[in-house]
Amino acid sequence: DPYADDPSRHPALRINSQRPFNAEPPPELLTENYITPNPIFFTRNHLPVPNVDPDTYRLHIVGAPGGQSLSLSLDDLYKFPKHEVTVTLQCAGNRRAEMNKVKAVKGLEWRTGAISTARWAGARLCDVLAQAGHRPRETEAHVCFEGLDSDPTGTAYGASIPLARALDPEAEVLLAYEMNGQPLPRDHGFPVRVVVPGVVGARQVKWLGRVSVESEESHSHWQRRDYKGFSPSVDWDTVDFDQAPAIQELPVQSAITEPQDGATVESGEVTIKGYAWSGGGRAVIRVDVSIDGGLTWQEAQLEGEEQCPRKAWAWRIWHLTAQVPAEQKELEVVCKAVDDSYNVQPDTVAPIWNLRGVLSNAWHRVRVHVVP
Ligand code: MTE
Ligand code: MO
Repeated sequence: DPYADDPSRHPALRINSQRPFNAEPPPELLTENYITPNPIFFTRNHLPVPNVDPDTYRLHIVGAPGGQSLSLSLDDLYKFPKHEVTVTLQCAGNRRAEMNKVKAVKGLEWRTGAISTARWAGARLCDVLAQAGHRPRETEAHVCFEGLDSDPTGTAYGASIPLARALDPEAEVLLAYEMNGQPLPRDHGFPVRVVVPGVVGARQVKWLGRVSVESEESHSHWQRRDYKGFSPSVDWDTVDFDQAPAIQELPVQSAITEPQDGATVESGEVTIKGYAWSGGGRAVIRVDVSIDGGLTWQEAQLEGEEQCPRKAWAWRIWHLTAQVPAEQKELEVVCKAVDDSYNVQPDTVAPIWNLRGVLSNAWHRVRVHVVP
């Protein structure tokens, strides 16, 4: 059993798949803290968790022509300036379960918890690439990452991001060795993972083994044959993965974490809570909440500090206390966020349905019963 050596996990996690291990925190825990505690940070593994010996670990950086290839130990990596940044990671499949209700999709049934936030620390990828002789290029180029996890044929998890993002110090791409002040937990990539602020989880390669700069995107299955969006009209007979770009930055997203769907609340006042985030460093500027299915709206209060313009890498937790009319027996609570490019979420799922169930960011709706 290749999974026999997987680490133990927190019992509060809601498991979507045991082997490979995929799990999300329940909604009430997800937004309890702005920073997600490591043990309940959502976990998305495609393969068994490798058991990497930190003493013999080497990160291979393929050098530029005329540059120098590097084989970095952990101590070598610690010598680069240590950079810290708070980043929200979201899987492209977050909220897939809602898309699956419209029409069956292929993929794990994530609810609203395939998203979490941590304070990451490590070396900036731009500093490491510079040491290997990499400079901005006129022609298209990509930084390819390979994990130390592999399938039975020996194929490793892999992904890539554009070189321009990797070399931009303002993009704050990290080779992270710390998560919330601790060494990375095994499930989250010990000893080193990539953190790409504002970008889909799939590019943030864990158990990082190799970094190279190529003229093409990674040839990995997960770069070329997965994690792409399509029209609702495309099915498994007609899909052409070469026709769609790989997902990088994600669209604006929000969800309600309290109350939960099917819950019972008392009439009078109801407190509604949730999260909101947008990709590409776009800040969430507003969250609108409705308790009547979208007929009328109120603005939620955003918690936490505002972030740097164009570098809003982390989510906002939000809340709203609303008056529940006495005669009301049921509420349909809805939320939708707006980012600083005035991007909004679509109101329903059907028009954004796609066969892989990715990019599921319609208005989030929960129904609750009211008791007097
Ligand atoms: N890196 C490796 N090596 N193997 C993987 O299976 N999964 C990716 C990414 N990096 C994955 C990986 C996906 S799809 C996501 S959403 C994030 O890791 C999840 O990171 P987390 O498990 O730390 O939340
Ligand atoms: Mo993912």
